[in-house]
Amino acid sequence: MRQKLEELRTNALKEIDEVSDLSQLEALRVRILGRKGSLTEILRGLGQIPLEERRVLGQMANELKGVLQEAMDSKKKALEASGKASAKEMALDVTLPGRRPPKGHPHPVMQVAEEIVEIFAELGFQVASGPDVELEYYNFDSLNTPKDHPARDLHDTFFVKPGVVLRTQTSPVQMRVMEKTPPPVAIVAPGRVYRVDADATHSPMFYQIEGLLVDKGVSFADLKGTLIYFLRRFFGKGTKVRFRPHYFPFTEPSAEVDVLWKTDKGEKWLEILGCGMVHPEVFKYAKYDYEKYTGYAFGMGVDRIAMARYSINSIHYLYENDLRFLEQF
Ligand code: 2U9
Repeated sequence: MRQKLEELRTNALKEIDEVSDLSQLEALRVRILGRKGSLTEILRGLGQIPLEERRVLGQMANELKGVLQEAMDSKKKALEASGKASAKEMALDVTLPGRRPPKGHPHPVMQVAEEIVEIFAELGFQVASGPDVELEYYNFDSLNTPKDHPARDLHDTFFVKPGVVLRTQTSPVQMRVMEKTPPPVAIVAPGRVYRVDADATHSPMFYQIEGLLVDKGVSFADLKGTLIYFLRRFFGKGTKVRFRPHYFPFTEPSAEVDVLWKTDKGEKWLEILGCGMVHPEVFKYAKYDYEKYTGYAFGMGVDRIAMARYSINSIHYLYENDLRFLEQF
């Protein structure tokens, strides 16, 4: 009898320890402490035993009952705390309202890019794209950018290997389109570009949209008219626009374009884009007849435009992916 009690103690404690949910624990309790349980049977059998021994064994059995009861109680608490409720408790309540997943939206830079592309698409421009990892030939040589141009320096351009760069502008897209398509062409090329540059207004990766239109008789007046139309569509009807002469290797003449920007501190001219008439040398690379055709090109940093529109003072907010920032758009 004594041995039986010892065995029961060892086995029961082990089983209590191994139980993994509340229903198993209840089944175990019934099997040991229930009306027909193994310990109950032992207690009942005590009646057959001589009085001397009965007292000692009875005490042992009762003590064991207490120990097991306590072990089961604390196991029950632990299971309830760890959330391993019985199958019944875990059952799906189909009457509860569903959990609504948080709704995302396009990134502010993408929202602005889509808006810009949409305006040019309405004017008849096609959307073109190309690789981010680009041949130096398409990024620089074919765009009339000489070998000793500062942009080709290691400090300005990410070189992947000799002759291969991360594109510093989306212009190679237009060059590749011209190679494959005879004029007329009218395309916009949105996409990521890369430069070795990082401060409040520069990020090593940013987002550009460039445009190119080539046809017979295209003039600087067409360029001005198109860009002023675009800027007033984007920034509002009365927006004041100014063109300043500039230099780019791939366009001649070239200009930078500013809009008069109103802030709570007053007005200031904000540089928004660059543009010009496609350089005849660039047409030569594309095998376009520069006696017959002329064209204009323009380029803008979408990040900078988004920053102006939403009064964001550091470009890095746009690329840190902090939801507290992004959820405002
Ligand atoms: C071809 C021919 C000409 C693309 C052009 C600009 C002017 C320009 C900058 C604006 C701000 C880049 O993001 S930025 O730093 N771009 O000012 N880009 S004209 O000219 C081309 C492109 C392709 C075949």
